Amino acid sequence: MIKLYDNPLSGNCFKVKLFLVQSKIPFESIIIDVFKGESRKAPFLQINNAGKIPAIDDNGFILNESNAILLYLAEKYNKNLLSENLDERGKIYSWILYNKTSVDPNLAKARAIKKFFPPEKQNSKELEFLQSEGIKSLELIDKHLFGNDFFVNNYSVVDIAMYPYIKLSYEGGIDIDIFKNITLWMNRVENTKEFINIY
Ligand SMILES: N[C@@H](CCC(=O)N[C@@H](CS)C(=O)NCC(=O)O)C(=O)O
Repeated sequence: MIKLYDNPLSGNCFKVKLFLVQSKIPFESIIIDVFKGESRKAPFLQINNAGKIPAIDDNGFILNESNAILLYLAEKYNKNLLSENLDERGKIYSWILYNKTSVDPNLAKARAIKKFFPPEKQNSKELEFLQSEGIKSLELIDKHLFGNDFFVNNYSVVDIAMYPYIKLSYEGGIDIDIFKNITLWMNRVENTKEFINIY
């Protein structure tokens, strides 16, 4: 059975969980307490020497990086969440990389600062920068979703990759309600079969 090194507060872990649940793949969740530094010491460092979750152990094959895990799992277990059409797959790769270069780094970090850092460690200049860069990516996405139900034609790994930190962006002090097309898209994602809530 697949083991998922997991934490309930992690949006990156949620992506993998959502994929596994919606694909009806049984898995064992192994909770790593990142707040106690468990990801950064033995024995977890043998799973991912970068000291980060999520990671999966798929019958001895170990993989980290949430979006790489989604692509691998889709290729292996649920091609419905990856298009059969090469051009569409190209778009999926493009958006899934955009997610990790322009969306998550800003939205997830802003959330982490506001939600988890003690007030004396919250750098307001850094927070403002992350919020404004995050908003730029949300503006671009909101325009893209005008007239598109999902990122690339049908529901895919990109929608799964994009969902958690966009959904949680309010925890980083970003008003997501002003993005009407994103709000409609989040509703569509939440209405897909076997959807689970983050928390
Ligand atoms: N690019 C990585 C980011 C992973 C990441 O930042 N994980 C966080 C939890 S969401 C973590 O393990 N933090 C603990 C730490 O850095 O010590 C991915 O997408 O999987």
